[in-house]
Amino acid sequence: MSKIILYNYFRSSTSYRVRIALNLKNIEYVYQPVHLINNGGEQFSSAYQALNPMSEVPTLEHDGLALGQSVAIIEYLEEQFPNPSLFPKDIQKRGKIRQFCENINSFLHPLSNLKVLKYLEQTHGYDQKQKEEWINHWYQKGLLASETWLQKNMGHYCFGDQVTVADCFLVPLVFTSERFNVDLTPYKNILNVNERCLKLEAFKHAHPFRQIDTPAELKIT
Ligand SMILES: N[C@@H](CCC(=O)N[C@@H](CS)C(=O)NCC(=O)O)C(=O)O
Repeated sequence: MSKIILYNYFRSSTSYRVRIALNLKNIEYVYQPVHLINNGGEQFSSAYQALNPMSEVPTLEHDGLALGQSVAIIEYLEEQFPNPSLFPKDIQKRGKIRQFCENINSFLHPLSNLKVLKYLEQTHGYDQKQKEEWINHWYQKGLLASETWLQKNMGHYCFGDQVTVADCFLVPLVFTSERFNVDLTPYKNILNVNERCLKLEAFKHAHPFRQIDTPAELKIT
């Protein structure tokens, strides 16, 4: 198999999604850190922009292909390395799982993205507390929908007793919510599934605090 390189950042939730998917599929990869803060943000270097014109992580490199966007990357991995699959065979279930992931990917995540928070800070003078209020406001709406979907569909994991791509999206969402002090107490299903996922090796190894670029003061064993 040709080498797979994942350009990513320990704390990036979109990178975290892809790391989980790679681990669940037992795919070996080279971890290439891209520091989003140091040196003005390494994502803005011309070498990195040549790989990812959005100047974002993650980017996956494989067989001459450089692919950005975590959803596209995970679907690519699913098609290149179908076993074990992260998407159930049942078409309606797959539809519901994609709906679940898309709510996190296209609604929730962009509202807490670094460049959006930087804009709020630099253009509108937001301090940390105001940024957290902003995130909390929007996250409550998306989390409530996620909780409702889990109520109807969950088993041991998000959609039944098999881990699916939905779990790859949920766990990083919880990590980011906790990072920004979002109140998660109303979302018992989310918290329960998250806790169960975090017991699995694939999720443990992908955790932001266990990566090679995790700062020493945040590292966990
Ligand atoms: N939709 C993209 C979003 C990627 C993204 O926003 N990544 C963030 C980190 S989680 C980033 O690189 N931000 C850099 C910046 O805002 O300057 C994906 O799913 O891959």
